[in-house]
Amino acid sequence: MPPSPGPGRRQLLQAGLASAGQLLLGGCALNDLGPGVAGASRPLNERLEAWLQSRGPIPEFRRDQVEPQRLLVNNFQAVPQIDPASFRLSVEGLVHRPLSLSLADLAALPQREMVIRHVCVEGWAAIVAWGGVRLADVLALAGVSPLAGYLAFDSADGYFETWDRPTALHPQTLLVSRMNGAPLPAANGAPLRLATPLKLGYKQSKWVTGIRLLASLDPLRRGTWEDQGYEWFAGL
Ligand SMILES: Nc1nc2c(c(=O)[nH]1)N[C@H]1C(S)=C(S)[C@@H](COP(=O)(O)O)O[C@H]1N2
Ligand SMILES: [Mo]
Repeated sequence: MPPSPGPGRRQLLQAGLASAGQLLLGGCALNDLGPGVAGASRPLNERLEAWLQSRGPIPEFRRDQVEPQRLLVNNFQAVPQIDPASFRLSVEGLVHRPLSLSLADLAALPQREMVIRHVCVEGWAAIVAWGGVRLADVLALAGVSPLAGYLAFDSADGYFETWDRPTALHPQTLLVSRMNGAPLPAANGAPLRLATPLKLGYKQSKWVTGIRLLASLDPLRRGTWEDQGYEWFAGL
């Protein structure tokens, strides 16, 4: 199935991971892939990693190109109330050192800013400047097991997402606490959300409270929208 922008992406991809691979790498034989197959994450992730490396850095925009008025708030539930003082981000699962990080712990890591286009599958897009830490830096603190091919992100509003490992480790995938030069607003995911130029908006969880490193995906629990038929990989 060829990649197509916009609403064409809202297709039911019943074969899950194999479809994600075909979508990206049309023609490659990924017959051994499937959410339930032991070790299946390895060939998928190896191919994705090579593909992401071959793309190089995703071009960014200038700060004066941000489009604050175009970023629409898209919430499936009410905005959750989160006390920044007691907030902790947990990192658990297939890691050597499970973590419980405060916002101060995250602020002590190297801070990045990137100006990218956020693309919602519902037909709007906005250039946004996101500020925060590389997800890869947080994962390095935890020490990810080589067996961890996938990540699950839990959010305070009950939203959840699962990602492939190479996208999570990409240098332009951030856990952000700032938006357009100011603290991240509550409606946009404060205190912590995902941001990446590599995936559609619905992959970019807001109000992230937990990251779990997984060996395989539960085919019935791949994400809030994915379980309704939206594409799992959702690449841009
Ligand atoms: N926790 C959570 N994260 C979420 C959502 C949500 O409803 N809950 N909506 C997603 C969708 S569909 C999009 S397009 C973006 C919207 O981000 P924004 O509200 O900051 O524009 O957040 C994504 N992350
Ligand atoms: Mo979206």
